[in-house]
Amino acid sequence: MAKKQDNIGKSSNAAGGWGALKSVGRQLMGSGQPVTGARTMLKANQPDGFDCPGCAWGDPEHGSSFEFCENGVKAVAWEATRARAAPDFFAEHSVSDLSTWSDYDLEHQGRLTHPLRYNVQIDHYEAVTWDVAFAEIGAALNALPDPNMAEFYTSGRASNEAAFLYQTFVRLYGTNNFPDCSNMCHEASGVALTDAIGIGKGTVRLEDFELADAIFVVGQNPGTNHPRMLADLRAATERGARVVVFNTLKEKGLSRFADPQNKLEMVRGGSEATSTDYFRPRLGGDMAIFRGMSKLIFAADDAALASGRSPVIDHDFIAEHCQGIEAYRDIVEATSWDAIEEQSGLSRAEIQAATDIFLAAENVITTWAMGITQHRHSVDMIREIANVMFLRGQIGRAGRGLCPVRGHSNVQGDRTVGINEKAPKALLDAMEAELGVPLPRDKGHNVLEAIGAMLSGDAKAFIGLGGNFARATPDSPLIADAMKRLDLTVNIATKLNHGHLLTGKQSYILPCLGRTEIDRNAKGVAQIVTVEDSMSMVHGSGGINLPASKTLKSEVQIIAGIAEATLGNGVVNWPDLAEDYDEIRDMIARVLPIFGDFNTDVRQPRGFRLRNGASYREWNTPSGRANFSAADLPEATEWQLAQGREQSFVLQTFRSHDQYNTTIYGMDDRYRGVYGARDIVFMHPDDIAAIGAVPGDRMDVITETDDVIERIARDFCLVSYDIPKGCVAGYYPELNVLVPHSSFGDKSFTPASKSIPVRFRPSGGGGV
Ligand SMILES: Nc1nc2c(c(=O)[nH]1)N[C@H]1C(S)=C(S)[C@@H](COP(=O)(O)OP(=O)(O)OC[C@H]3O[C@@H](n4cnc5c(=O)[nH]c(N)nc54)[C@H](O)[C@@H]3O)O[C@H]1N2
Ligand SMILES: Nc1nc2c(c(=O)[nH]1)N[C@H]1C(S)=C(S)[C@@H](COP(=O)(O)OP(=O)(O)OC[C@H]3O[C@@H](n4cnc5c(=O)[nH]c(N)nc54)[C@H](O)[C@@H]3O)O[C@H]1N2
Ligand SMILES: [Mo]
Repeated sequence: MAKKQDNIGKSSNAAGGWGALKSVGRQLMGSGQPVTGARTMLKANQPDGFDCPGCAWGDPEHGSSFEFCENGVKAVAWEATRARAAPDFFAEHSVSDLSTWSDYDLEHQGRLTHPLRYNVQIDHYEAVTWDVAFAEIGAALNALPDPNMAEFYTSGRASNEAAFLYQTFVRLYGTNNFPDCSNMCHEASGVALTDAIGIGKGTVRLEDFELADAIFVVGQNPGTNHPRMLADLRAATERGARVVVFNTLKEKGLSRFADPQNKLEMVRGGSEATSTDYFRPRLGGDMAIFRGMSKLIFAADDAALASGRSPVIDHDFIAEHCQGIEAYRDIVEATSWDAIEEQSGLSRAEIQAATDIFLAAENVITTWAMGITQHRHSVDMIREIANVMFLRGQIGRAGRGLCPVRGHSNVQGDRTVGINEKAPKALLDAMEAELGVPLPRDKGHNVLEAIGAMLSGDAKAFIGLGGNFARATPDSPLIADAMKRLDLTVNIATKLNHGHLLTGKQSYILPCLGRTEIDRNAKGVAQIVTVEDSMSMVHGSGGINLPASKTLKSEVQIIAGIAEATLGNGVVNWPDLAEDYDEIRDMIARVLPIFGDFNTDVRQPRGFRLRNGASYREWNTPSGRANFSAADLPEATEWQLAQGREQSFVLQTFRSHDQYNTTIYGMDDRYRGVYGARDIVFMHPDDIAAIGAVPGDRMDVITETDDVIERIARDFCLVSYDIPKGCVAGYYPELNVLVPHSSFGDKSFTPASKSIPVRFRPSGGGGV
């Protein structure tokens, strides 16, 4: 077994440090171009360089520190590789052959170089000219009896310019079907915050992290997924702020971190704490923790008022800005400590300790990511976080606020510029005014609805602007079969992935420039694109490397090509926009006035911040106030339900240190001490014993649902790990076979990929 389990669960070595530097070196060497690679990294997140495609953590608004991180290097090296998947590669391998390859092997063939069309007779992709591809795609789209039979997917790497042009094209074509990676990601944050504070985004700036006295990091693993955030957490602990973590696992990056950018520290081998207090809830237990904090805060306030001390709750803020505190207080009082302790897995004393830190801090920031958003009750959970923050007025002032940390580097911007199946009326009105023609108004499909339409046969076409739809979605084998029944599939991509091999009657792969590459127009003028980070900062991004192939087009050019072939140039002159992205930005600013003087502002060194009312205590809600939410705790979390069955567990699916979503860079998960394997399940030693197994045993993992679909992940290795009993964990996308598309968040429709009920049986076992 090519597997090694070292140091599992121990955090003796810091995250970052030499391990990270060694890994960076390996990634750059492995990309085949260490010199370009190093130069490329020097330009990442610099004012005159490109935005790192790694994550959506913010860049400092001032200074010019060399901001990079190990996993940013991997993302950049992945794109800057010398390997090419050119037409001769596709001549050699049939689609059926490639379908048996792993994700890892497919992407390691390197960058796509030519537009490709599937030849069903011989089961191979073959090179085709851009013009033919565009013409055929346009004809196929026009042949559909109803534009709502097409699904237009977006992955969050697309720039503002590409995304805006795409949504313009799709709406003019006649549908609002915009399934978006955000539907599987931070949708619950968008829904919850829009209702709570009138904007579906976080309220803080990066600078606020320097002023916070306490930072709560909830359901998030920044050591792997937002490594640059560790430097900010570490700086916070160094100046004496408390960093409080709620995470089911003891994640190494959230314990200690040696900054690879600090030479002295590297030489001394030192490392500093990234957190001061660490709590380990059960999966789905965070709403209960915040509810418990609320109970303690109300009680403390009552006691303070009764004894004539100053209040604990910020009554002035609530009177001036909020609505719904009475109903909220009632529901808090009606929630029992038994329910809170049982669901959260934390004791009342632990919740008291977290509350004491919260109350002692003048300024608090709360951040969160997928550990919060991928449950059934995620929207209520995020509303509860907001409730607790409102009690102390912890929003809309320097050093305080809410911070959902986004995933893909421009997922927030894509939504801002209109990738939205249920776009606000104001946006559609403005688009109509700009274009001078009516646009469809019916709500379109999100990811789950697109899946439904594919499974039922209602959808006939799929266009993917990046991403890996079938692998990222729940029930991936079902979706894969459904995609093969489509009439048309088109994938705009940089590298080959499994989604591209789910060929319909007509299929195309359209290779595009990556963000690190120079994008020149026909006159030779280099174009820049823009992105928006988690702090609502919009900045420019211009590539510095030569394109991977002379044949590549930019995403903007490809969208314009499809749009022109489908719709002609009557309403929009697509080639003009594709020739000069300033014109697209002018159009964005006319439709969305918050972009102001977009073309000027984006050329400022660090870009500009989109206006975010809630960070100034302006609430763009129907009531004009910040809204408390009075929701019950879930009757039972998946963990609680599992307790009622025999040998039943709740599974979370997350990322290893060596992957970017469905892209697998390597087989290690260094911070969790796992090397050379991804087919594993992390499990408490007592739970391993309880199912009659020993660590290292191989098991089939089976989803427990009452529908007819059998969901089995076969032959996974049990790894003994420090994880709450009853909770298990493993890697996405391999475990997406277990995520039922029928299990999703209330109001968010996000697959509940952090709470899947499962059981185990020895590998090779018989019927279910
Ligand atoms: N290198 C790298 N960077 C990335 C990505 C990548 O794949 N690789 N992906 C990008 C994308 S699209 C996204 S959305 C982000 C994802 O960033 P994260 O949200 O950090 O991603 P996950 O790996 O899913 O980690 C979830 C974390 O939440 C914890 N958790 C799970 N369930 C619960 C729970 O119920 N309660 C609590 N308190 N904790 C819980 C897990 O133990 C884990 O630490 O990262 C982005 N950045
Ligand atoms: N079980 C489970 N499922 C999950 C999650 C989970 O935690 N657990 N997380 C969910 C989350 S948070 C997300 S965001 C989704 C991610 O879902 P997606 O965004 O669909 O998936 P990615 O793996 O990020 O997409 C990778 C592909 O994008 C293409 N690509 C890369 N760079 C570029 C570029 O610059 N331009 C273009 N056009 N294409 C490019 C490459 O072909 C690459 O193969 O997965 C979701 N699915
Ligand atoms: Mo994401």
